[in-house]
Amino acid sequence: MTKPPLTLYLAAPRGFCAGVDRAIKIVEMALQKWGAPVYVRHEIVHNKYVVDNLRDQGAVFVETLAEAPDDRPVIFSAHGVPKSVPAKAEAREMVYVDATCPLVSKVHVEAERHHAAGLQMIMIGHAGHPETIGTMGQLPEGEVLLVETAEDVAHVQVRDPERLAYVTQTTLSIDDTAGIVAALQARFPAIVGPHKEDICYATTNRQAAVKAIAPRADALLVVGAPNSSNSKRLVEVAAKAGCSYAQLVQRATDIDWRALEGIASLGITAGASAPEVLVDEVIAAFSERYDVTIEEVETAKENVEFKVPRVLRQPA
Ligand code: 0CH
Ligand code: SF4
Repeated sequence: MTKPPLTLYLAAPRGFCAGVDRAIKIVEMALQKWGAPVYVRHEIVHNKYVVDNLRDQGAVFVETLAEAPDDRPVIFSAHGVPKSVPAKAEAREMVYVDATCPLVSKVHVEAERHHAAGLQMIMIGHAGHPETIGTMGQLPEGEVLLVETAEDVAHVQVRDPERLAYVTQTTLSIDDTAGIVAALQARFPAIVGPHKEDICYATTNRQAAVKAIAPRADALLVVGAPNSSNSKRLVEVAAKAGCSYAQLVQRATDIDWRALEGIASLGITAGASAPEVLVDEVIAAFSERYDVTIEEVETAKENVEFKVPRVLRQPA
């Protein structure tokens, strides 16, 4: 039986960013240096395949520091942690390595700097997300106000509208965030902030690549986890860019073949925490059913790399 033709538009850049790459390396190097078990507070990045793989190598994933023993090294995830977490690790004299992405740490420093200058902080982010918890947790409880939507801006109660600053989560939708920043600036003209927002280069580039392929694809799949903020944003960006079927898949077994019946073109991308091997798996699944032509659509080149912390570059 002849297979129907299918054009696959592969977004580039896609998948691992420099912060994810560094965070995974930190766990692997910690296992090499100290042996198993090494504890990791929260999923190092939001991807089950990555987490399972590291667990097989001897990493133990816990949600709170209290679950880790005093005498084993602990690593903090790429999303960042409130100040209280390293403080508790120090109080317990634990060995810890912070795998917070340097671009998240930069936002932490911004928040602290504005607070030290006497400005009240507003964070644009998603409630309950570990990065939001970590960034808000750089300042004392109640010092950072959270806004999730442009509608929230109308209701936020500030101390002094003349003395305000904002920061954002790094993995938000560029377009939605622009709307929230505009609402903040309209209500509080004196508000201080970053040049645009704190959305990182990887989030920006992955959303731009999706915008380039979504309008020409009958459907688009984002390889990524349901708890991955940046991956979920890629699905929304695809839908907003005019793709009538945009779906998150963790791996090939998640593909809803019935929903894809009759398509002639498909866009594929991957969130910043999704390994390329899962993209390959998805492509292979399509190649079994279709006569596939792959077209990579590259909208940016990336050459960002972050060093691992010095403690891991030194021998045990
Ligand atoms: O997109 P989120 O923040 O949910 O996290 P992820 O999927 O683990 O991707 C890595 C980003 C980490 C912090 O920016
Ligand atoms: Fe860092 Fe951006 Fe990757 Fe988050 S998505 S880990 S901020 S590079």
